[in-house]
Amino acid sequence: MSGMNFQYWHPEKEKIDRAKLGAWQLASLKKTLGGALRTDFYGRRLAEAGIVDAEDVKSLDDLRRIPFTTKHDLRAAFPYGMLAVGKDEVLRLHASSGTTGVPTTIYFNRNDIASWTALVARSIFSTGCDRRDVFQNMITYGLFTGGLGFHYGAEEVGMLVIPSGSGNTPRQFRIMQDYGTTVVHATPSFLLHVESRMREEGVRRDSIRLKRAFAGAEPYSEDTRRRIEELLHIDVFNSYGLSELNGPGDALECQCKNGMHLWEDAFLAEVIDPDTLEPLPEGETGELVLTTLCREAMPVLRYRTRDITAFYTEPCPCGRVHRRIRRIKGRSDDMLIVNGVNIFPSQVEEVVMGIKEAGNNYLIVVEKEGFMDRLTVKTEVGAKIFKDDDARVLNALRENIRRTLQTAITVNPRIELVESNSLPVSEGKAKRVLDKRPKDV
Ligand code: DLL
Repeated sequence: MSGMNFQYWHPEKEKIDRAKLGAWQLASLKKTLGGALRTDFYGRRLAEAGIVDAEDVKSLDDLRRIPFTTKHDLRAAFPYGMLAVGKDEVLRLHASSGTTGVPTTIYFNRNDIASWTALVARSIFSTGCDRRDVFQNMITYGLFTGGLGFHYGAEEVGMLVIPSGSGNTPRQFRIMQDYGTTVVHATPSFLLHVESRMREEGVRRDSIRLKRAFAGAEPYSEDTRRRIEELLHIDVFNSYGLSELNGPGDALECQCKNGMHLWEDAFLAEVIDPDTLEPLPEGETGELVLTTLCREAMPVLRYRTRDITAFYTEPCPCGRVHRRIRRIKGRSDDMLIVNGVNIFPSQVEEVVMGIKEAGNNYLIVVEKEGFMDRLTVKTEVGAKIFKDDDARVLNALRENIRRTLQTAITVNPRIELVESNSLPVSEGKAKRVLDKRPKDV
């Protein structure tokens, strides 16, 4: 068949009969439990729930007997408490961005890398890309999963991969022009930024061959998608994932661009009410909970993603049977995502409170500057420092807070020192975050 060579298509998995998928999920869940039971963390946690053998779970409904896992659990088990295989079998680790002290670390053995790669490749192909594409991966490499995750997946599809990484905008469009890039991967804010720089520098649209972009790692709205598509004359596909569950390739939109297929042969998905923790009926909006079905080095059971979404109830016209999730509406915790980097307000608090000249009150302000996010921390300082009116002392303090905070959260913040008692004091629960970014999701 012509065109066959260009395909990365596994209908036996992507169009699998739902009954067969259920049987596969149950068998895989048992295998996953077997692995989990070998870890220090789950060995204990599952025993408390009366599960001491994989066969204690008899049907997919029994999933509800398994306790949830949280980010806190992952940190508490740091570094190796969740490892289900010998360390000599582990090939790679990734760690979540912007965490103080204990990072959330994920380990992969050879099979895990292969299955993750296959999921990303499957996702990429479902958007209409194939091996004839030239792919520029404009996202952070390193401990962040976005870089290597997409890199391996795109190679698996057979695309020509340019590991450009993020940043250095003028160089990005030079690369696009030089190599004829047809697909890029970036955060939506970086895509907007690249586009505005291209206009500023007079780069002509017909000097680049871009057709598609994968955009994710941070929330954005349908309007933002449309805007990028119109400005750059490309198709933008929403891409969702979290490092605890591999990273990118958990769910991605297909050519229909109407919801992200969540690969159910790799993850068992539930949507729960974040308050009652009870599973919600199909199609209702709640928190996504995921269980890995084919991860060996580090199985994760009923992970509370904190991401708010819902399943589409109708099948996708593309024919893939894996259910689609809606654009992420928000989170059920206070995590902020600033230019793709995850930050908890508690991390900022830890740093500010650790600096003795800093006062008791602070305010985190997030806003848009151009198309990128800008993080400012307003910090109260003792009246004495202000009274001394010594610019050098204030500058040194500002720089100290900035540097310490940047080390902790990996984002470069702007620090504004303000006088004691000048920030709003709320009665009851303190409001530490002022997120001024437009919310039009
Ligand atoms: O952001 C993995 C990733 C890389 C996804 C590249 C897509 C592309 P983390 O740093 O662990 O992993 O952050 C995960 O980011 O729980 C969501 O809150 C948010 N997030 C990721 N993708 C989207 C998206 C990567 N498309 C956290 N829409 C998740 C909204 C997203 N939020």
